[in-house]
Amino acid sequence: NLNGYKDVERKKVVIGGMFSVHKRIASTDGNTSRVPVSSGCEGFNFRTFRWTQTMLFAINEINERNDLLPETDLGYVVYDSCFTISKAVEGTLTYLTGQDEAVPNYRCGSGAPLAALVGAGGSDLSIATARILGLYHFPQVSYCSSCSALESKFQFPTFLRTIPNDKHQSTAMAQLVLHFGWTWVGTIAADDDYGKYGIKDFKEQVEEAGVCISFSETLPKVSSPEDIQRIVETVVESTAKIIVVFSSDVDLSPLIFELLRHNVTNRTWIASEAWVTSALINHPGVSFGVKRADIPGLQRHLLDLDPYADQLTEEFWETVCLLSCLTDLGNFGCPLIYLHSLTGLCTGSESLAPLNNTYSDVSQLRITYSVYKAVYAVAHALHNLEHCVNGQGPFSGSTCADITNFEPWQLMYYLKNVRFKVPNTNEEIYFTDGDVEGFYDIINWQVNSNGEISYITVGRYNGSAAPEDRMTIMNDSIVWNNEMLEPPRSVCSENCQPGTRKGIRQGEPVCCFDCIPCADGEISNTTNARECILCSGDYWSNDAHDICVAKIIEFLAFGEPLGITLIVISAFGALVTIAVGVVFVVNISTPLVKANDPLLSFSLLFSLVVTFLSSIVFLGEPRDWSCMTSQVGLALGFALCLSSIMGGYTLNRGIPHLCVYMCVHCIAIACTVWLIVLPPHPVKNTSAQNIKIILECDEGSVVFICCIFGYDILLALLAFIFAFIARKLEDHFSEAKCVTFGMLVFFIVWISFVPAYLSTRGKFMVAVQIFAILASSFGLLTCIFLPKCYVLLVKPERNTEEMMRPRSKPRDG
Ligand code: TCR
Repeated sequence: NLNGYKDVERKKVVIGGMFSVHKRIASTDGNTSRVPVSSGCEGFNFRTFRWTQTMLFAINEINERNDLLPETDLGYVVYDSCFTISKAVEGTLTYLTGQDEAVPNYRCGSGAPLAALVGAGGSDLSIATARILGLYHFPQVSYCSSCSALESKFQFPTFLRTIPNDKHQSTAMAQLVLHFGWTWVGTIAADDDYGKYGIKDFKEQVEEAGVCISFSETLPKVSSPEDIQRIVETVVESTAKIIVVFSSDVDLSPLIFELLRHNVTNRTWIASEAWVTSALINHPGVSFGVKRADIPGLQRHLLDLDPYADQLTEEFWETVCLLSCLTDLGNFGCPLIYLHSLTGLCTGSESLAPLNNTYSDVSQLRITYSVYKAVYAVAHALHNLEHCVNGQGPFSGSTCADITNFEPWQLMYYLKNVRFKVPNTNEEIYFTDGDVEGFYDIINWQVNSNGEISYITVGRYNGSAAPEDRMTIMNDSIVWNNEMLEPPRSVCSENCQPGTRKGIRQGEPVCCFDCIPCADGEISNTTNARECILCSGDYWSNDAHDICVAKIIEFLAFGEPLGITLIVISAFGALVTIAVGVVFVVNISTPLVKANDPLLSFSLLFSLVVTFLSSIVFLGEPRDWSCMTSQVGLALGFALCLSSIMGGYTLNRGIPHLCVYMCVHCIAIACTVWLIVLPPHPVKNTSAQNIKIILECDEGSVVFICCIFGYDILLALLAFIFAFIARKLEDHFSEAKCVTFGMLVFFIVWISFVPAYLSTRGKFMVAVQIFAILASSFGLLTCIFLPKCYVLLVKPERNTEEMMRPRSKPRDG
């Protein structure tokens, strides 16, 4: 198989390759009575077979070149690791020992020195092989083992790779999740080092940023329908719309098929690189991909395959053949009679050109390109080793190594320090601690109208750039797995709007919470507030509970309808009283006016004017002066009024004035003391009603006000009793009866005032109070003065001495 491999002078070096061409090892029958044999493999994988062919292609290309290893031919030996650690270990041992018997595959150019191993596929396989190869300082260049655990040079001293370390990818995924504001994601990892380390790094980073993991599942390595079923249930039950996957397609496909069977299609997959270009699912998702490149000539090489070259190519041919028969896809001649037999389906002379499957698809060469680079890295290292100038060599005594007979550690030295440009792409490759740069494409799978999947690069991630410019992403070019062109939302609980606060749910992740409305008087003005803030003193929450608004200030204003009405009524009352006074003055000399002590009548009228007017002072915004005058005016007014009424019945003329004077004097002194010691003053009452500040008068001292009005009540009772007793002493105008009646009205008004007053709030309390004052004053005014005015104005003829006399029966018949 080697080109230009004719003369004896040409030097030969063999490179090992390890690929998982099969998907698993065949199960054994468990019979222990026979000589055990290495288990066979099954499940031919077209994709990895393409990688294998790429290695051969690269080796051919290098052998044909005159500038790279011009005097040396590269040979190869390829092992199939069957996706299994034991097979990979077996291959490594075979490679190191040269014991061919266990080699199921092919080898060319035996006898030549073994240079390095290109492989071994998945990370778990590489970890196993790297431990063995490390023992012998044997270089290994991996094209697809990306696990971050392999970065430890202490454990894996001779391991290098041309695929970026997964720690970059985990960071990139975390950034992507944060970029779209997803705080509720599920994760699925393969049950190998790749999946476990990748997801672990991802989780650490997103959790630090406050993202919560809804579920975290591990895919079974060995097919297990129960496990798959369990994972499907978890995925279906979870409310997370975003699922982050770290797994290769081989491990993931059983789950995907099961999910599709359950019609779970409304999830968005964020896939790690290993899944990217395998068309498993036909709805949009986002994935990462390592550098892609075109490799000219590769497709021709792939299609020029010689079916009889070796076992693997034969198996490939048969598999393609069978598949195209079964699905009637291919243009392979496929006689129906062969349908049921596996061998002999095809003749081997068919053309692969019309073949259209993963094997021949060279549009997304990513890992393939990585294989290509790995082979070139080894070739360049060998080239440098070969072209070492003696005396200037890197080894002790400035010696060089001999390409026909070198030690593995010597090649390792060159591999570590290799620096070259990949043909065509001109990408510069060098290893820093065995790793290459963390560069990824962000790929969006889009489904076009024919149902075909296309892979569109929508962004880049460069792990070696400054943190803020690592990721560039074109949000608008992404097609999401929903009808809207917007990224899906994936949160456990929607944000708490202003006016509510977050309430934790016991035993659930922090991203899941309830939004609890703020209590009255408390607000929150940010989204996702943890606490509500209490509004201070004069402020109260608005209806939406998102701002504190100044409380409404309440008092009974002059200008409002109720205020105006009250003013009009009391002014009217005062005017009527004055008018009555005028009528009395005009008729001062008439018997009716003289019958009672006119002075008492005038003091009574004056006191009524005072009470009428004092009611006006209750209105308006309370001030120091108004608080003082309103209560005192009222108390004094009533005291004068009631004592005047009472005075009218005191037996002896002459005493009444003294009596009135004494009564008023007492209360005047009490009021003065009150005003000096504990004066009433305006206060803001914020406790009565939450949303209002009531401006009112604080009476200063309850004791004082009780005493003063208690005194008024006492006077009222005395006045009533006197009038009641005197009502029998009939006079022409039933004066005493009228007064009794007036006093009754007075009591009724004030008794009903108490419950009315206590059951109202704010400005209506004031209104009730004013009503009571007006009603009682009008009651007295009408009952005492209306009959008299009637006589004075309407029936002046009755106003005679004669009529004034009591209507008692004449004593002397
Ligand atoms: N690293 C994975 C295996 C893997 C893979 C792939 C397998 C990668 N990319 C593509 C199949 C197809 C990346 C590992 O195990 O390290």
